[in-house]
Amino acid sequence: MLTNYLQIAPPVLEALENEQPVVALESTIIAHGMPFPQNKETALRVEQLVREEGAVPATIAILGGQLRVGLSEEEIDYIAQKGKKVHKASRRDIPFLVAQKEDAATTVAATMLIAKMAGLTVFATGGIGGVHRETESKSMDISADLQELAKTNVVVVCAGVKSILDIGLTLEYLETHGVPVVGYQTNEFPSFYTRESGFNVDYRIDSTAELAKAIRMKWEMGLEGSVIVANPIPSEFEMPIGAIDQAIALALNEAKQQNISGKKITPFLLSHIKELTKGESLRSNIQLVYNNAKVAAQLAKSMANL
Ligand code: PSU
Ligand code: MN
Repeated sequence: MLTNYLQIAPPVLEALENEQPVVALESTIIAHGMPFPQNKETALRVEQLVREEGAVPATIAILGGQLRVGLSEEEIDYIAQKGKKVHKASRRDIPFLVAQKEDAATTVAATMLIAKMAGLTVFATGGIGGVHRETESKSMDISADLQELAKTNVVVVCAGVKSILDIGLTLEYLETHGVPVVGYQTNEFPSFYTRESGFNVDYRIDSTAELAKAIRMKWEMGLEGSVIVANPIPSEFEMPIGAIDQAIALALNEAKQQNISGKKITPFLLSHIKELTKGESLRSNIQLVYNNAKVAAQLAKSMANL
């Protein structure tokens, strides 16, 4: 039975029982996406921002083999300090990490899955995984996040896709699998560190109320899967496009030299980009996550009000 595996924290359970808004948050961004102590500060601040908007935060991870929905400050600190020493869990990893009573941070895919088990429908993160560059010729590296987006009914608020990935192919893949990509107050799909990517979104929506309505209709009609809410980084925190492009190119080259592949590639690129930009990219990363947490909380409220 599911309850043998799933543990929902009391404040989250209470919110769910009272149909109050809840926002799911992932933990790979904490353990594998940012260094300590900024990862811990960011994770706690994100939870605080969700509360300030009137929703309940639920950071998701696997601890001692339990699927956990809602962590304490001590548990967030534990994951933040252990960093890359905790597993990075996507869909395929969950049964084995549970059976082995392991600790793991959850990716977008795994977080969506566990959020759905708990009955949550809105999730905020930084950026989703996608189709890596040169996938068509070499690596076949397509994040499991994209398949999860195709089938699991949890809306993901993100700042788009980083250009460490192939943005165009990622959008093509999402189209093939029927995942709507909505620009929140934007016509252009954002590329994480910057507001632009050169690609348009499918639909532009300017309010969370309007967004909530369409999402509810989608699921009422039995159209399974996520909606990507692409929320651009606020312009004051954008990276200069030249600097970020150069850092990404250098980091990709370094990854190739060192033969980094599989689930190690995204964390490797992120920490290299941070070094190459002298911490600028981390500052942008933190701010865009805050911005996504706020919009996700507003969306969770709009959905609860329907
Ligand atoms: N993008 C970021 N930071 C991250 C990730 C993506 O800017 O931490 C993480 C997310 O958890 C995402 C995962 O789900 O990387 C995708 O990994 P992979 O490509 O191995 O599926
Ligand atoms: Mn991958």
